[in-house]
Formats: sequence, C-alpha cells, structure tokens
Amino acid sequence: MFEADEHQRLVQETARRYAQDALAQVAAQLDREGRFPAEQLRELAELGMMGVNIPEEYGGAQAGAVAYALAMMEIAQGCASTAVTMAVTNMVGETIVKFGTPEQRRRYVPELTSGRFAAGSFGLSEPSGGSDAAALRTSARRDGSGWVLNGEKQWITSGDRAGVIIVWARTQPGSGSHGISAFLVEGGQKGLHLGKREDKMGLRASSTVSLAFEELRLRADQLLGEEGHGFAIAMAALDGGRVGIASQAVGIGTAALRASVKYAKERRAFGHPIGDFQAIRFMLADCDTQLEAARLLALHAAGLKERGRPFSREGSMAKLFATETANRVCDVAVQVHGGYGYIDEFPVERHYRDVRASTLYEGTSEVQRVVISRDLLKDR
Ligand code: COS
Repeated sequence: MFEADEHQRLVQETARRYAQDALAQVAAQLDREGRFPAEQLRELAELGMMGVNIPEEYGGAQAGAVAYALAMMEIAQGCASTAVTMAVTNMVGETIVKFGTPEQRRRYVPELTSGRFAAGSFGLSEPSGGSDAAALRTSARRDGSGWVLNGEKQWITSGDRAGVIIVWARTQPGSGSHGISAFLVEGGQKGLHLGKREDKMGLRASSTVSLAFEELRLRADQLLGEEGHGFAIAMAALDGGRVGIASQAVGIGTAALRASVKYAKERRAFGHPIGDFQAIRFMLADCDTQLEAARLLALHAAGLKERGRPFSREGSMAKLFATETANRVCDVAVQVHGGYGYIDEFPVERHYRDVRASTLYEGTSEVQRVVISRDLLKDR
C-alpha cells in the first residue's frame, strides 16, 4: 500500500474535494453539451492543479510528480474530459520548464499555471500518422533568424483553446528522428488555422481539433531546445505524459467501480441486493485488485520521475496496465448495472465511453509494448 506524505495528501485532498463537490456535479451535463470546461479549468488553476509539478517561481505548486499523479487520479473521478485537458496542460508546462530558455519559461509557464491561458497543447500527431512519430511531415524552413512553418496536425487536445502549442516539425529533410525540432506556437498566430472539432465517442467536453500551418512565421525565440533535438524532447515529454494518462485511467476506473459498489448495494434481484451474489462480488473484487495494482504502478513511475531516475519503461508499463485495466473495469461496471449501464441515467455509460481513448492517446498500448520490450531486450 502506498503512503502519501503530508504535502502529497494535502494536494490529493484538495483535488478530491474539487472533483467530488464541483466536477462530479457537472460532468454529465458538460458531456451531454460537449462544452469545454473553461470555468472549471480556471478554478483548478487557482487550486494549483495546472502546474502541480512546476516550480513556484513559474506559478506552479512545486508539489512533485507523485502529488501530480494523486491529483490526476482524483480529478479524473470527477470529470475525465477536464482531467485530460489538465493532463496535457501540465505536460506542456513541465516540458517548457525542462527544455525552455529562462525567457521562454517566464513568458509561457505562468500563463499556463495561472489559467490565463485556458490550456496548453501538444502538437505531434499528424493525419498521416501518430505512432510513427519520427515520420512526421510538418516542416519548418529557415528564414533569416527565424523559421516558416507549414503542415498539419491531428488529434490535438485543446488545440483551439491553447495559448501555447508545442509543435514538432522537420527542420532537416530526410534525417529521420534527428531532423526534427520543437517550436512554441502561440494561439492566434497568423498562419495558424483551426480545423474541425472532432465529434468523439467520449471525453466530449474536451476539445480535439486538427490544425493547419500556412507560412506561419516563427521568431528565433520560438524554437524549444536545440535545433534537431525535438524528437528526444517529444519522447521525454511523453514519458511523463504517460504517467499522467495512467493516473487518469485509474481515476476513471475508480469512479466506475465506486458507482458499481453503490449499485450492487441498492439494486435487488431474487429477493437480495445483487451485491449479495458471488458473481457480482467476485467481479468487484477483481476490479478493485487490478485497479490497486495499476495505481501502484503509476505511483512507482511517478516516484522514479520525482527522484530524477530513468522511468521510460515504468511509465509505459503504468500506462499499458492502467489503461487496459480501466477499460476492463468500465466494461464490468456496465455489466453490473445491466441495462441501466447502457443508458445515460447512470454515470458508468459515460465512464465506458471516456476510458476508451486512454489506450490510444499518448501512445497506443502497442507503442507501450514497443517501449517496454525494447528496454527488456537491449544489451546492457
Ligand atoms: N527520452 C529521450 N530520448 C528518447 C526517448 C526517451 N524516452 N526515447 C527515444 N529517444 C531518442 C533515442 O535515444 C533516439 O536517439 P538516438 O538516435 O540519438 O539514439 C531517438 O530518440 C529515436 O528513438 P527510437 O529509435 O526509439 O525512435 P523510433 O522512431 O523507433 O520510435 C516509438 C519509437 C514508437 C517508441 C516512438 O515513435 C513513439 O513513442 N511513438 C508514439 C508517439 C506517441 O505517443 N504519440 C501520441 C502523441 S500524443 S496523442
């Protein structure tokens, strides 16, 4: 069992209170209306949730990676759409802190942590591919001291809301992963065109758009990290992002399990609450056990990250196991609810739709298996 320290517990309890008192009350309505949770994100920023693992000097809570994972598990129980928007914004802020110049950190990070930027976005995937990230086609060509960006991105969380979008582009044609650089594109920049907002199965209150760049001019100070080092920045950002998504999945699964326990106590059949039957009890026991294992994997990876140790393999393990587990748990939750699990009167219908994306974004389960197996088989 994981024991949070006092500071981590404080962050966890703050997130839990907001998730239960505010988010859980509006999540179904936000989902039904497909409404971006702008007000909720501002309130989360006030609570320090848009920069949980970001230094105080940039407006963050400086509470560490473990506290962030704990907070994400709570927020996702309240509203998974809000949680994914928060996850990407935290990832973008942390990436700018890690790879940005002091000037870039000062310019963008306080805007993210304070909520003055509604969100941050991560622009890696393209219409022609997401898993094979090194094959991206968006290009940036030199122009004086700056660059000119052309291309398209797809599946961009909050791409229409973000104050800053990290965009990966090819700066050296034909050099694979070594010819890629990362740029900080500002929301509303000339040459940035918003594509259609995707009509998704779940996470309907989060915004997912495609973006097009047409002769978008970038200043020299919009290059993030060194030229040609962008791919490693993307992979390092995703290592942390995957711990966040593992935590989000644990949160959604936990919400589905809690709803199932409540229903099992209330619903009667054959003269008993259905929770009296071993068939239901064993399903719930398996879900609880698997979610606990997923929680510990996520917290283990977060702990390694916090201590500055390598955690790429453990981050992928956490994401793989937690997202697959949460999908199973939400499936069981629908089964426990019977027909009522299939209609929007009960929250598990939403959890089932929301959790489905978790084995896809920030690297599919198959990509996580690539990362884990490469590490397992490499010569040491
Ligand atoms: N941290 C830092 N650097 C890393 C890294 C990490 N976690 N992983 C890889 N790199 C570096 C490697 O060291 C390598 O550098 P050198 O060539 O100098 O040694 C370089 O990046 C290329 O790595 P690799 O050869 O592993 O790249 P591949 O093209 O084989 O890509 C996968 C591997 C599939 C793992 C990668 O493309 C990936 O993660 N894809 C999924 C992307 C994703 O999650 N997209 C979702 C976006 S958000 S919805």
